[in-house]
Amino acid sequence: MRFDVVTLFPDFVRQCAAVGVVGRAQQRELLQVETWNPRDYATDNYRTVDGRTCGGGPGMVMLIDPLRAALKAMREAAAEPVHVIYLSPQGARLTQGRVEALAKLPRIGLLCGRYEGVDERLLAHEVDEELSIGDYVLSGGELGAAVIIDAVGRLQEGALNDAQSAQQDSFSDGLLDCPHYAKPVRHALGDVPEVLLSGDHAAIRRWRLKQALGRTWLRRPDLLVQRALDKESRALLEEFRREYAQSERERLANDAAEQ
Ligand code: 4FV
Repeated sequence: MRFDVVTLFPDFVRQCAAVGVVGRAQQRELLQVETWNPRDYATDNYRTVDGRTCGGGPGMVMLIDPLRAALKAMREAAAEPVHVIYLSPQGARLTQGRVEALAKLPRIGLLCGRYEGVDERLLAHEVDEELSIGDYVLSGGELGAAVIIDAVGRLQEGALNDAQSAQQDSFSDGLLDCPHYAKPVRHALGDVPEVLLSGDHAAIRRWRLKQALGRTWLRRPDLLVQRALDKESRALLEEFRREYAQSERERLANDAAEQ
């Protein structure tokens, strides 16, 4: 997998992709990250890459030509076709499902805006997909690009060792992740749930699925709507809800007793 990032801050993007799993994947040539700075393609003496927004109003807009020249050089830099993504709040929300689809592509171009954004004509002619990492406004698309490089990069074959396998990821099965524990099994902050110390892998799998279902029901019920639950999952979620209702009743009774 090759990423080509068009950005005014190439060092920032390279640094984000140089650490941890993604950094190691680059060293092992499982993925490659190249950057293209539109300022290197500006033709005026001041290497101008932005201009006043037409129609007046605050803020600047990134100019067509420096970006177009950078994208042209990027496309010609390698044989594979490049799928160009523009990061912006106007894009579709990035999901694990979209990440898993992008991870199958040979090459992804990431166009990072700054200022108020990019001239719409450039987007119309050069961009294949617009993606958002969330409903908030950042000062640039670089963080979104770093998110995609990380989320897609770690899914490259061999990037994660078994222990880190993506199978157990949040959202990999559309549910939130279950709680995780490490030693010590006894601590002032509480003990590790007994089932996780039992060695009974079937019981551990059921416990983890029950916790994932329960957390998703409590914190992201919207995810449960999108997902058909099989018979076992429905039974485990029902068990979780019964136990949760019981623990809530006890909590409320204790609170009332303390009043
Ligand atoms: C953004 C987002 C984002 C908007 C104007 C960059 C900024 C500035 N990108 N998800 N949310 N981009 O806020 O991806 O140019």
